[in-house]
Amino acid sequence: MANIDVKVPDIGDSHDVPVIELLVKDGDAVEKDQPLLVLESDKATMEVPAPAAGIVRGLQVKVGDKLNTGSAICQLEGDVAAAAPKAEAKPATAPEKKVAADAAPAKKSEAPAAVPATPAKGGGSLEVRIPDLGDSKDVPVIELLIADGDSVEKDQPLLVLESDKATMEVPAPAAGTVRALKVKLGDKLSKGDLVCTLEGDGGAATEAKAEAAPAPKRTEPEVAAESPKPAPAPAPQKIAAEAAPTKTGDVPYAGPATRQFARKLGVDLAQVKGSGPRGRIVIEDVQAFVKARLSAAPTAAATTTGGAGIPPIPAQDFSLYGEIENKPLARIRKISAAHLHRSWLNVPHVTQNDEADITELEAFRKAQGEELNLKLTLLPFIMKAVGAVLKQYPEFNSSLSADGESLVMKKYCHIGFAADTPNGLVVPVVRDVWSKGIVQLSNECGELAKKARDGKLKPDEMRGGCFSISSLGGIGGSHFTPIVNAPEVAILGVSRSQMKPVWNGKEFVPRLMCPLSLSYDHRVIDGAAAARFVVSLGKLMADMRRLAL
Ligand code: CAO
Repeated sequence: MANIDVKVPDIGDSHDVPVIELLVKDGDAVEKDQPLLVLESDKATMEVPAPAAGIVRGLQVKVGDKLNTGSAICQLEGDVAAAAPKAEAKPATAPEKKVAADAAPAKKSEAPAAVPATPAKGGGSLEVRIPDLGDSKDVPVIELLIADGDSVEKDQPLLVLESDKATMEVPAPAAGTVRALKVKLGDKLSKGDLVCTLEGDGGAATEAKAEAAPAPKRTEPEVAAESPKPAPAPAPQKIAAEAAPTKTGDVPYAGPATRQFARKLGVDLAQVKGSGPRGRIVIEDVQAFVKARLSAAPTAAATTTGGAGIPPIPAQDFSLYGEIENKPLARIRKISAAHLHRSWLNVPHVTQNDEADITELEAFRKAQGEELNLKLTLLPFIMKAVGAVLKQYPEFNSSLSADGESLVMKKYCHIGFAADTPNGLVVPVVRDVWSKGIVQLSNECGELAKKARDGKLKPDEMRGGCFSISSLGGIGGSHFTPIVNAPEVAILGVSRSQMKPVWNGKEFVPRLMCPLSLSYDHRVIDGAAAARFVVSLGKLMADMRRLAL
């Protein structure tokens, strides 16, 4: 057993480069080439990989330390024979013979003229090619940031390449319009491969030629790629093009280890807020993001875009079109938005419309209200009638079991009603509708509605509903499509009653007609059953004496 001293390899002309991520701790077992830490200068971000497999001992650096070529990092304890070839025992400059040998012919075969962007024959346009990637070849495109016809600024990232060890943005060598894009996501590219043509005014393109010509400056020593003799290795891996050391455009600013970690978990780095220097996303940010997503109830934001594999609605800058103000959503609205969206996506909805003749019911309601000196609205009458019809058609008083294999039939009848409050929609639930009279239902609806408006409903008062009623009758409108309040299987929408001419077989007579809209879960309820439900409800509302039968 022997130890290898791990030192910072040649980092070119960079000095006092801060450690922005430390990826190991004492005692960690690392693989050869596993990143140990990330250095970041003004111009570039570099990972320092382990020169061999081993156990990290005597770690001498911490985040924030400023390192130079040759600065000691740690020792690697391991089986030297397996962990490091003899020559590699020489710290930081340990020769990576294989790499060097591989790199050399690659270098030779590369025609230098192919690397730079070269003006196209027509002038005014510029071929953009992959710059020198050192010893990396066939590096996959992991992000394509442009499409044909896009206008790009000079230095705007065009695509991101990522090898096992490094991630690199390829920036636009000049401003222009992207034409003849030759690459797609997943393509494996090497130095000199054509990316696209940039069409601009002749001046800009020609001017760009000089700047585009050299490959982005690499912090690893060029000798590593050029010389067949043992070269300093492992070279630090440049993971952000010099032109774009910070997050540019829409490209998440993160190192390869973080990107790889995010990809494993399926995390879109564009959604992760970086806590590192200059907003760099570190592994802990990805972990925190996943944790927050797992523990949070689905938010309105999470469900307004991209839910259930639906392509997200692209974000827009509305201020481009006029003055705007950002108003945070109330908590209730966020919760109900998520719930409604969930129900809408999960339940195959159908809405059955009908009208109930409530001429007599209205006369009775008004008379009783006056007689009892009570504010009796239509809602408790409808609730009582719905309760009776639920008894008649028990599948409307059910829920699908979690495995979708059976129906949970409820032997109780709790009915919720949608209440409009200043902070959004809530659905308080009236318990045991079967056992209560209309006056009691009216009192309870009134109390619950007041609590809802005052924001004083307890969670328990909004749970356990079997069916919901959404009454917009006090406001107006004809029919609408209420969203089933899942896991309930149906909801009744009630709109504003209107006096209408109704044919009674002999003549048109004025009748007060109340629009009913029954939305139901078509997995549980057939259209015929829904029609029967609404017809029965209409008959009951037309003559509440039937309740006594
Ligand atoms: N046709 C005609 N008039 C009706 C009616 C109907 N279908 N429904 C209610 N009205 C009348 C009431 O009788 C009352 O009139 P009077 O004062 O003359 O008696 C008036 O409209 C106001 O009633 P109300 O709305 O205060 O009382 P309610 O019991 O009918 O409703 C509640 C209570 C809480 C359901 C209601 O206030 C509410 O919030 N409705 C909105 C529900 C909602 O937002 N649904 C949408 C959910 S999906 O987005």
